[in-house]
Amino acid sequence: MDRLPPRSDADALVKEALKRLDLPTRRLFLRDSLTLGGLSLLTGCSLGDGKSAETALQRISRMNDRVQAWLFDPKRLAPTYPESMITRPFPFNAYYGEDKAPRVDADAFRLEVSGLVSDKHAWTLPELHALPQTDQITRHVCVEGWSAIGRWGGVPFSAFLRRVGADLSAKYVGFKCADDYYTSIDMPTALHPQTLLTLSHDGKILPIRHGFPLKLRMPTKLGYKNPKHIQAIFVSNTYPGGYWEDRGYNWFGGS
Ligand SMILES: Nc1nc2c(c(=O)[nH]1)N[C@H]1C(S)=C(S)[C@@H](COP(=O)(O)O)O[C@H]1N2
Ligand SMILES: [Mo]
Repeated sequence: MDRLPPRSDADALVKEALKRLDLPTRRLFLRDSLTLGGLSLLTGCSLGDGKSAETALQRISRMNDRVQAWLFDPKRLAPTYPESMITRPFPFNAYYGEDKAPRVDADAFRLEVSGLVSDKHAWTLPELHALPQTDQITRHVCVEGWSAIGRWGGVPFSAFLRRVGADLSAKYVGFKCADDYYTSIDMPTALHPQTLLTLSHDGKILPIRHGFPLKLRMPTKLGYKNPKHIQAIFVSNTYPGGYWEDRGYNWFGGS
């Protein structure tokens, strides 16, 4: 225990660790009151210096992801809303201003599919539009403190994954976007009935600001997990991370 930091640093570290947990997991730890010794035991880190503290915090985040994944019910549906509750205009958000949203050429567009899939052919937009479509009115929740209700239409992602012969026992589905954005999700969420490979917003072709030509819409996940301007999809067992996730947001990102 001689390598543990002084009391004030210790309290700050425990507080920081608790911040990285979502509510149900945090409650679990607070019930037994998380101490620095406990944190050290949980993460297997000695916590004597800044580097091991950072490693401990990263391990806490990954532990949180596993608890969230374990709590996720693949059959429980997110709420849907009546047409009268749709938010218009629908807010824009990205890591840049609206005028910087990437302009993707519809005719040249090809959706790349790679990794643990049997059919790696690249999809044109007409091919994607020819697949059976559905739509849903759900709430988008952004961690920056706003939410909005919208209608999105497209191809159920589980049908798409089956169509390309994806290994449905793989851990991750990753996305690369036409801007520098990227993210990845767990397979149970990819297969959730409300996860939609989205081609339309509010009954019209997906506008540039909301991710033309293609976005993934998941009412079970926070806004930053919903990639816009998708260019490539891959199935993998190697953790792919994400733009905000690599900057400290929780990877699971359930809403
Ligand atoms: N390609 C791309 N996708 C992205 C983002 C981004 O910056 N680039 N931002 C994310 C965040 S934080 C939010 S809240 C939503 C916003 O989507 P909207 O503009 O359709 O409201 O997009 C998500 N997907
Ligand atoms: Mo967001």
